[in-house]
Amino acid sequence: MGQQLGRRSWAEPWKIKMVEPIHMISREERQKAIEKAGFNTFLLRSEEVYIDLLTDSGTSAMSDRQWAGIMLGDESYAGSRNFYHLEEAVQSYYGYKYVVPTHQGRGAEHLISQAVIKPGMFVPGNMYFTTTRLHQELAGGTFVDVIIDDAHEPSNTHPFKGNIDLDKLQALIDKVGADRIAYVSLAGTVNMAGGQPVSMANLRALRELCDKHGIRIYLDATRMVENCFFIQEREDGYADYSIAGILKEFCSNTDGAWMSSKKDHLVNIGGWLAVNQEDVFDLARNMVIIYEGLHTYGGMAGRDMEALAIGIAESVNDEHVRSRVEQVRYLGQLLIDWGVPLMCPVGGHAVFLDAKQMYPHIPQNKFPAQTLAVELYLDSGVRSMERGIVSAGRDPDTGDHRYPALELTRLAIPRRVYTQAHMDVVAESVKAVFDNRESSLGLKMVREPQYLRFFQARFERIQPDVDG
Ligand code: P61
Repeated sequence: MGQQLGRRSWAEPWKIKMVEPIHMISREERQKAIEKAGFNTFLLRSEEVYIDLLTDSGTSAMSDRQWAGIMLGDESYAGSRNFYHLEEAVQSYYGYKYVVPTHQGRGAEHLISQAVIKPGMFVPGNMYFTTTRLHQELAGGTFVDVIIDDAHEPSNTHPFKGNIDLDKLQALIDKVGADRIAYVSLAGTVNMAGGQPVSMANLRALRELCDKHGIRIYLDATRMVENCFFIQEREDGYADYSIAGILKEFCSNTDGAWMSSKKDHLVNIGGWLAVNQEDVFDLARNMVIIYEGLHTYGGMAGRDMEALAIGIAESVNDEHVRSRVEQVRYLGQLLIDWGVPLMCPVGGHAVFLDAKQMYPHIPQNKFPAQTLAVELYLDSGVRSMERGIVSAGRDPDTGDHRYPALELTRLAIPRRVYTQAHMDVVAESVKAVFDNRESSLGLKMVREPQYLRFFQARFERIQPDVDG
């Protein structure tokens, strides 16, 4: 990275103590594997993958301290000491009063949605996330996208593309009334927008507007430390703040948060819901025992909670966050230099390739981003994920495909797992696929599950003589 930018390089603030061998199978084997998987990268077996950039969720490397914590697991059914460590860590780093553990993020999304959304209510947010929106809909709510328009334009380099458009929010309040707004669903480094951050100034203005109307703000804190890095880097007045300081200040402007600890917290499983209102806490703590487990483990083993508590402290280390985000940027910059179209600026957790621009000849209902994920896998065994029309699913009222403005293929980088050489290999493969882009024709969907279809859908290649 340093060389690219004409400055001295930095290195990761860790060294490798244990390795896991990986291997690239042959092109013929990859061809067979992707056909067997219905041209869906979620349906590949991991041993068929070389460099796995499907997700940064639960795929990070734990530290020696976290592994030591695993040995300190207190597996008591009730009142495990590890839960109290976790509770203290959430209270001290995020500042919320009450903590409910869950097995992962969607467990917490389920609890908050059921606790505070009543049928017929609206949930405005800064772009949808698949599981978040589904839980909001299953609770009877309607999600309304109130992110700024810039977020929907891949080449737009706005520094805080995750910001909420307050005029859009005000228009919704005027239309439906503040009492029909369940809460504002605010995400840090917006996943579907390419890992784009929200500024502190935007949050403060949002807080003011919400206070005027008595509306709560709940935060998806899943990748909040990366959001804090961008505030430190880009927002006036924050250059001398620590990530931990920014995180605390940001959360203090919200009423609670849900968390998939499989991202920022550097663990393979875990999550939580944390709120400041006693009534919401009481309800969530009561419901967690139906769906997850007792309120002092919520679906996690004691050892998992210990590793998670340690991971929270590690996640706010400034050097760690910088090296994590800069590695993502290193990959993005290589591709930008080679003219590959992607979501700008490069976000916190992943490089999102712009499949719409890469494949202008493939219409969106022939799944350009899914096609790109397939081509990349075939070229090098690199696994990525579709984030476009397949992920957006169908409108629950009309049953039609939703056509999102963004048609992206995500290369998500696990934390502390891959080296710069892996990034070079990935970049070269993307370039090879880009150079050969005219030969791709798209896919058709031949199996479509009802919920979150992208996980299990199956596709076939478009045959020009048969499918036109
Ligand atoms: C991911 F394809 N993310 O990015 P859970 N909020 C946010 C997330 O990113 C998130 C959750 C809540 C995943 C896993 C995944 O459409 C998909 O711990 C901002 O996964 O339950 C998860 O947290 C949910 C992949 C989820 C997907 C949904 O790879």
